Amino acid sequence: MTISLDAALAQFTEQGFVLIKQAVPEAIVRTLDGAVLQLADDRAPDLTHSSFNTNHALTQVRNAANLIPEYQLLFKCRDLMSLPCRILNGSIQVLGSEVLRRDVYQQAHEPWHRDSGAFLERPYDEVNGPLHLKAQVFFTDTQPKNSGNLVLIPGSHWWPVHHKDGDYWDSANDALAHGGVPDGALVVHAEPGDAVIFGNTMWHAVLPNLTQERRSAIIRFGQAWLRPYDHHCDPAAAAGHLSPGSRLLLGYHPSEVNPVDLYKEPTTTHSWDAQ
Ligand SMILES: O=C(O)CCC(=O)C(=O)O
Repeated sequence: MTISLDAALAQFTEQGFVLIKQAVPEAIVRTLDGAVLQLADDRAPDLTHSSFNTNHALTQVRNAANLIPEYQLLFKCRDLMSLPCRILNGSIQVLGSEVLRRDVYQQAHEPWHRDSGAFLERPYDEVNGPLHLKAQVFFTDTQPKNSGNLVLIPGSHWWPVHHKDGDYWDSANDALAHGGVPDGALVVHAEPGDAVIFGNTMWHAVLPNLTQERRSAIIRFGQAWLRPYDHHCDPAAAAGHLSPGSRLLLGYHPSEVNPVDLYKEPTTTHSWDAQ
């Protein structure tokens, strides 16, 4: 990382996001991107989970760490993992692993939204960080405008619910369809390997894509202490390619682990910070 973790944490608290340049080494981006393309060739068109956006230009693969052996390479990337780990005070688990392909599309790829619905729309907690946190890793170039760029509004993670009304978002979405963004919004111009970290109360959207297919991964993080006592499915259902560290991150803890311990200690053995 080009800035210290302390400085990145301070930026995250104030502005709600951090863009990490070259968070993932080029070789890992190439390997993972190749695996995604291969999977899409093998499995299309049933890759997008039916609960996801119905935008036909989007392929969104859910449970990607279980489906794609190369996905867990992301968990080894110190520059990617250390900031989310720090923001969540070392108590980190992976709640979701996704890969996305966003095809050329003349309309906005995603309207303005916050993640995860009304129950997670609570005042931002500076001490404990957000309840949900996302790392978006780019595999392709989004430096040109209207290349399916992620857009976000720095500082909007502090906004209370209904800070802006429906009319505001309706007109913001109308503008978005033509590449327009509200005052104060930031258009992310990412290179392959760059990552953006932001929490669930950040307002964000995705611009039209007039250039080339945009591919990326999302890791959805949560506080590790928010785990079930019991597994609702057999941990053996985890794919055989997952390392012990990846299994723990994904919540497949061994049955010998006392579930109460999951609420006390950071459950990952990693300290990305120290690597
Ligand atoms: O693909 C992106 O850049 C953002 C995706 C998004 O808006 C979401 O997952 O909530």
